[in-house]
Amino acid sequence: MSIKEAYCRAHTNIALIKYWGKSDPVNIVPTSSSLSLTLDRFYTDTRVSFQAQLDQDQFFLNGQEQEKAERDKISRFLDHFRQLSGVNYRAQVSSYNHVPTAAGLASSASAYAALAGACREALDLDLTDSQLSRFARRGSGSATRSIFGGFVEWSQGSSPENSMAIPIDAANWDIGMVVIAVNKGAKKISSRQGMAHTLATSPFYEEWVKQSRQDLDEIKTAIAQRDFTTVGQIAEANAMRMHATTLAANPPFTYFEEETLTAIRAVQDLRAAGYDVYYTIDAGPNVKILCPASQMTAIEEALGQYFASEKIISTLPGGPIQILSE
Ligand code: 2P0
Repeated sequence: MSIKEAYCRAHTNIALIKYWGKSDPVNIVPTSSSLSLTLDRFYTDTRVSFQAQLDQDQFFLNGQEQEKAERDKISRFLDHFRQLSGVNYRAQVSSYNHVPTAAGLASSASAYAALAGACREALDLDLTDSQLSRFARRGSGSATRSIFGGFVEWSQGSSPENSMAIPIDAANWDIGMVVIAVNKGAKKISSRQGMAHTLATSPFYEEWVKQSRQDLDEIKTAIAQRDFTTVGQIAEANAMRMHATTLAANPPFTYFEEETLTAIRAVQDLRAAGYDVYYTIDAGPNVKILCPASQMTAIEEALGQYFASEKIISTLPGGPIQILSE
């Protein structure tokens, strides 16, 4: 057969224990393990088609053909699958990101997880989901976790071969996330640059790694016990410790903007008013609030005192990668 194709969906994820630095930047092996929640509302649909007659890879994003730099990144990613399968055809890749424009969330996690899932299906590769997550990792670290739904640990491993995602059982738990989209513009310092600069120059970095290991152990216990308050407290503290490393970098920097602080204050106010809300913040100004799903509507309403309603987007936990028919 001269065409091998497949269509796959993957959801984004938000880390509660952050990935912030690489011990092996070439193979994307992290300095510590991380843990995330996959989200239902934000996802990428990707079709890949390996074709004998193509003489180079092609990459379309939201219907637009992408420039050479983007195409080259995709080609290097596809090479891992070509090598494993022995299929040397070039491919056409077409991706659509389904992230509300106001959300301002990065999509590399869902993008590389969807492409990895499509490649496994198209090339008929015999890989478990955890094994597949090692390939997703080569595109972007956070994509490792987007292979699975719900709570997911990315176990750092000791080498590129065993750095992979593991699902964490937390079925039937009343959990949701409310995103406050402070700013949807592109950030000035990418996560990749930010984490490398922090690792190289921040005197807090080593402490961050040490503390993060403890946070991971504790949050896993709290998840197993369905102890929402402890999960929220650990996630909030872990995010702030990550951001503290950037303030101590040389030169220092921060992803926070004025409205990030307003959102933090809003969460603190809501908590004082009795809501079960805890925030986390990634390499950007937006604030994500972990809360019981049953309180999401009331929380959205209460946040209306601080932010315009189009900046507030709620979501339930999302599922694993899924093969789409059409
Ligand atoms: C995370 N972030 O755990 C952390 C928290 C941002 C802050 O994973 O260089 O885009 O492609 O592996 O995956 C964003 O980093 O970085 C990220 P690369 P990626 O979600």
